[in-house]
Amino acid sequence: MSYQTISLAVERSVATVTFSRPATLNAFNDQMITECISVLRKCGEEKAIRCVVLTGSGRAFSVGQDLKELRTRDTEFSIGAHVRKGYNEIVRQIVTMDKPVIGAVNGVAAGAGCGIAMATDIRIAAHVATFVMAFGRVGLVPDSGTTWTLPRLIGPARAFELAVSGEAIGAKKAYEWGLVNVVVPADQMPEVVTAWARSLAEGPTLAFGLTKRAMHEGATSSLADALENEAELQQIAGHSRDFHEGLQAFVEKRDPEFIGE
Ligand code: T3D
Repeated sequence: MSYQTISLAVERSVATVTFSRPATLNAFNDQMITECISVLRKCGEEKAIRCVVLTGSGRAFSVGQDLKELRTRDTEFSIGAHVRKGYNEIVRQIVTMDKPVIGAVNGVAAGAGCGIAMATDIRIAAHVATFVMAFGRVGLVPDSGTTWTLPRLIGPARAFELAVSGEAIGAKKAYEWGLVNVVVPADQMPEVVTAWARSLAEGPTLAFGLTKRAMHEGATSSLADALENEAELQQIAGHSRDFHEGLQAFVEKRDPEFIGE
């Protein structure tokens, strides 16, 4: 399938998904929403893909909803349905994908663009990146999972402050607040992101997927449920070929060669 608003490149088990509407700072119109859902589904389904990188073309990651397209809607348009079918599905695809997803935040991430970045598992920000909870600026409420992700990442006080102030925070502050894992000079982004992605793609993908699930489920469960969940997931990981290889590599004093199964 060919995409007009997104590009997909797969190399050495790493899929790089690039939002490609640079003239609008990669704002999401309906076509980009549809293509994003489709490409994420494909990345999730293809076993050969073991790590996914989301990034933007030009000077932005994404500025969220295309406000110019939104302005053309007639009175019949349901914004709630649009969010449900669009951004909710994108965030669900990222969060439930059983492999690591890296947000390579190359520039501004605003509104739903910020939400999509926050839904990824590892966030690498260029030093020029900014994060803007732009929703309130146009009279909307935070969506794209930000009411779930942001308070967990930076605490409820800072999350609320960002949401109502619409303040843009830079990469340095985002790092200090725990919003991103690492900040790198913009010209070093490609090599740093590639190094992270390859390292994750060479990991025990099945165990990474289960780890992601356990962390998400653990965030809303009791300790007792989390302990039980860990035991169940360990039962699965403990029967994987990668666990067998990990043990073998340990006793042979060599690096494991995981196949992701
Ligand atoms: O229906 C639903 O599902 C509702 C869901 C909503 C979820 C949301 O995402 S709501 C929030 C939407 N996003 C925003 O409100 C951000 C709007 N953009 C900005 O505030 C600024 O562009 C930035 C602070 C992000 C960056 O500012 P700056 O000065 O670096 O760039 P700029 O000049 O404002 O933008 C450059 C171009 O991108 C410009 O186009 P032009 O004038 O050169 O033809 C601008 O209009 C365009 N652009 C930027 N943001 C959007 C956009 N075009 C459409 N939609 C945008 N969101």
